Amino acid sequence: MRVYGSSAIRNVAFVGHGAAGKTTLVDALAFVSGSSKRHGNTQDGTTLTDYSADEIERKHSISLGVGFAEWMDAKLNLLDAPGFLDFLGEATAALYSADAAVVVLNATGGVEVGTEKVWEICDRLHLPRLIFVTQMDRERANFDRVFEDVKTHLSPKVVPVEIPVGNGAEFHGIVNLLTDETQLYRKGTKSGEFDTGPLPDAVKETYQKYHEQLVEAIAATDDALLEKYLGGEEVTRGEIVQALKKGVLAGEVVPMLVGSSTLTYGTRALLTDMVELLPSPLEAPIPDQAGDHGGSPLLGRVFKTVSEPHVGDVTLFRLYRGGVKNGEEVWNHEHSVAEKLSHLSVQQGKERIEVGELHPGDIGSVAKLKDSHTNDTFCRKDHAAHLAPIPYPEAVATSGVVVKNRGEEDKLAAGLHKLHEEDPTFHFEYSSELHQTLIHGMGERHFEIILGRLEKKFGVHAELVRPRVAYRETLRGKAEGQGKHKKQSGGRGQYGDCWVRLGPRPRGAGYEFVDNIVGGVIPNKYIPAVDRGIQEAAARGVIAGFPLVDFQAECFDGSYHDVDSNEMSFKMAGILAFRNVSPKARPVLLEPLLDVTVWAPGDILGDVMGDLSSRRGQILGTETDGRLTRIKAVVPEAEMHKYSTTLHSITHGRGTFHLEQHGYAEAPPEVTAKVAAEHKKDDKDEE
Ligand SMILES: Nc1nc2c(ncn2[C@@H]2O[C@H](COP(=O)(O)OP(=O)(O)OP(=O)(O)O)[C@@H](O)[C@H]2O)c(=O)[nH]1
Ligand SMILES: [Mg+2]
Repeated sequence: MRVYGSSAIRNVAFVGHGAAGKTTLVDALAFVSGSSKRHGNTQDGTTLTDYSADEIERKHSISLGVGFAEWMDAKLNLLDAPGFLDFLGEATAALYSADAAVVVLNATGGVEVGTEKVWEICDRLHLPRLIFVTQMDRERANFDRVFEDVKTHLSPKVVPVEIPVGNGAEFHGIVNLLTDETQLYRKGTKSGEFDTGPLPDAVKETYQKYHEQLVEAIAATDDALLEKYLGGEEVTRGEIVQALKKGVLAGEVVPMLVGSSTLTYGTRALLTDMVELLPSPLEAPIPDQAGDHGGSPLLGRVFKTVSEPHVGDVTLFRLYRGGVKNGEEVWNHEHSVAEKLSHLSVQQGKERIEVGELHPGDIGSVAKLKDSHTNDTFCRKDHAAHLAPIPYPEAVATSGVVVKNRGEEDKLAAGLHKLHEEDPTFHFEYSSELHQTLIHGMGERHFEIILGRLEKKFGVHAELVRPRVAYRETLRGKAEGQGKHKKQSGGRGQYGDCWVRLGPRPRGAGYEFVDNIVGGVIPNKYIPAVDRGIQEAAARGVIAGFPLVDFQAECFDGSYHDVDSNEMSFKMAGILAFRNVSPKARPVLLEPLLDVTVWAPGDILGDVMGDLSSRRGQILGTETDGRLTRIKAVVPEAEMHKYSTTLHSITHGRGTFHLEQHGYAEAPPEVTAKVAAEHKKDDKDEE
């Protein structure tokens, strides 16, 4: 494997909506360049970057894959990101570890939710980008429509630098507007080879239109060039490319290219454009850092850890400053550990190719490190530094998880911990209130993958269950009564007696104890014990075993015994008083509510709102937000189980949502009855 200097490296993330054709494109690019021996496809599970058993089985990408293409004396590191929003964390990692992006659009679909999501991240990073319109050979492919879609919904800066000759089954050529060259493809083209020919009459009109736009866009970046051009002077291809690159780097121009990965049409031009128009690491910014005062000779960041069969943990990292040599040590700042880079490699899909060294800006992999995880910084021990972490998206879905076989609980926790280290968008916790292990992530698709990995890698057989809901209880009425604890069986007795009044307080106001004892009928020193007894009993609830909140307890009378009274007895009296009085003070069940925001296309708004209403949701309003409509609603948490799956199917993957806690509200009687009945049953089961 050849060693590439920094200026010959391009780190490019391939991002876009699910099934746009990213993996197929990356595979074709690596193959056409000669860096990969096989032209694979997703249907057979033979692509370069979808190599895991899960990906082959499901026929879509799940995790970020890395390959490379050597082209024009440069090495293109290709980061293939999954498009489904459940795996947006992987796309985020790809974009934060690249210096440029190729945004892949399906010629039959155009701009979709997934495209917009990754575009936003590109904007945030000011990432130079190209757009590649793929699947041009498919029926109903339409280049002009995709272009208009991009122009109105993604960016007005888009400029075609290529146009197709023919759409769909007729697609057989590409006109390059930079060189005016027409590439004509013969049936059976294996590796992107083409003949050049004259501009076909059929595209002359489109050519005129787009050519003008391109010239204007380039001219806007370079006055001298424009003058030269308008003056009729010869402008070389080199000059145009240079000006265009300037525009791309500044974010002023987004060149749009076209092709088909299955037919390999347009792949050579894309390879060339990536080398010529996208920045090398030397032309790209270094992420924010703390601690090194700009002086660390080595800066790298781990952007993925994955455990591979037969190899163990493989760590993928991107260098930002300084190079590394095979076998040398680097310092992991976060875990204060020296890590030896044995068998330093680059990834070509699942294959690891050992290299002698990597230059600054390159992407590499290394197996079996001691204690390095995603987002850790590699530096030198005497120049410790910390690179800003990749901001992974927030978890949007929650599920309960239980083991199928008793005794695997410990293994479950260990496995989940390991999976969290591999995937920062996945979290878990044990809720002692709910007696349940909860997992948080990006959606049910994500959870299914997690369960599969638990089984395959850790031998834990687990299943998803409805997460328990943290109900609360409160009082709506006032009542009073006595609690008396008296035991006099030989020796010293126990005696505590109190009269208590219970009543409601406003939502969120909490618990309040009022001491209204006069004349010392209960000695001062025992009153806190009454309070404690009431609190202890309230924590166990009245209706369904959930903590009673937002109420007042007033202790206004009682009696004591000189010898037999003690704290214990008054605490018992408090407990008995609560148990006696609370059922009379109209206890009610409170259920947690969520603020739900959904973004969905306007044409299916009715379905989305209908579904929210059937979940006992209250729609607060709708508003246009770009090309989507934003719906705000308040929905009981208990009804939001598996919402991501439902929304995905209602909106065909075009809807997204966000949840936030909204506090508690009184549950309707049928819910209260159901929860109370479940509680009774659980109590019986425990006996
Ligand atoms: N006809 C045709 N089909 C294509 C082309 N590119 C991709 N496909 C098909 O489109 C489907 C999706 O392709 P992928 O490459 O897996 O898409 P992706 O963008 O990587 O999908 P995710 O990673 O799951 O987001 C597969 O069935 C491919 O065979 C193309 O250029 N022409
Ligand atoms: Mg893919």
